[in-house]
Amino acid sequence: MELKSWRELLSPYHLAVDEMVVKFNHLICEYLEKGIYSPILSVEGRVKKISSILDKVQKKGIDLDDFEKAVDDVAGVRLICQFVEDIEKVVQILRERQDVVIREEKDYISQGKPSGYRSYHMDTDYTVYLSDGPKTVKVEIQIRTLAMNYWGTVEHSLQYKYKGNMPEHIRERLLAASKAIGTLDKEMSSVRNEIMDAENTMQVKERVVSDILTNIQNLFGIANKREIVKIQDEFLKIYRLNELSKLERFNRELDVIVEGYRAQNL
Ligand code: 0O2
Repeated sequence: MELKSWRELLSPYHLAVDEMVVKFNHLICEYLEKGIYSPILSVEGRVKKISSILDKVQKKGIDLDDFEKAVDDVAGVRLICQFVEDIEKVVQILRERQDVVIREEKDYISQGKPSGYRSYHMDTDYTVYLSDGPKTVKVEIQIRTLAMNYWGTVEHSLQYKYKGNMPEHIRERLLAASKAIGTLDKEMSSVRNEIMDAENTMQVKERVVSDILTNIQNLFGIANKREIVKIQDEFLKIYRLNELSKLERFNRELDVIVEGYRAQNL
């Protein structure tokens, strides 16, 4: 394979990763806007480095020209969740999508790898549209909790450092850390409802405050200055009370005031 063709070869993988990252980030935003808890906390994507592709091809003992057939994770997308329970939800979301065709699922959550690695993998096919037509590429989607991701990232760096010869005592510590992370995820799950409630309240509050500020902004130009100052002072007074229901009521009243001024100015 000529080295100069790498950029061209990897271009559809870059597009696939970019598109998927946009789509999943958009999903997160939609949840936030609707005030619904998002099972996806964040999205990461990467295209495998050429040196890593060469390493994998060598490890698998295949011809470099066959890398697209043999390497499943040239394009990789990682979906990070807050809780283990969210992983199943994300898997369901992916199963229902038509733009992502699942070839294989690997559940390293219920049964972690001997190293201690835990994650849910979906080997998928994804079609991108290029100047010379559509191309279907493989994308590996990894779904895991924040804690699992922390462990995986650290262990990956150590694997790289020791090049497959990790000292036994480090291997043991990592296994112990993986068990601790399993316990941490379980503990966090036991307060999941509390955390979800708190986060939802925060999101709703942010939305209401943003609506109020937009309403006040809209009053400029249609209401008199003294009235706007009065409304602003009232808002700050209610904001300091830190009671969502009062903020929501104030926002509803403000909607009516703005509508009234608009009608007057027609
Ligand atoms: P990198 O550098 O992250 O790209 P295969 O993909 O066929 O070689 P396998 O085991 O069939 O191997 O696929 P699997 O299990 O889906 O693993 C693919 C990717 O998962 C790996 O890609 C890693 O990113 C991650 N992974 C799997 N096992 C471990 C593990 O024990 N520790 C860590 N930290 N990550 C793991 P690469 O190409 O190996 O690595």
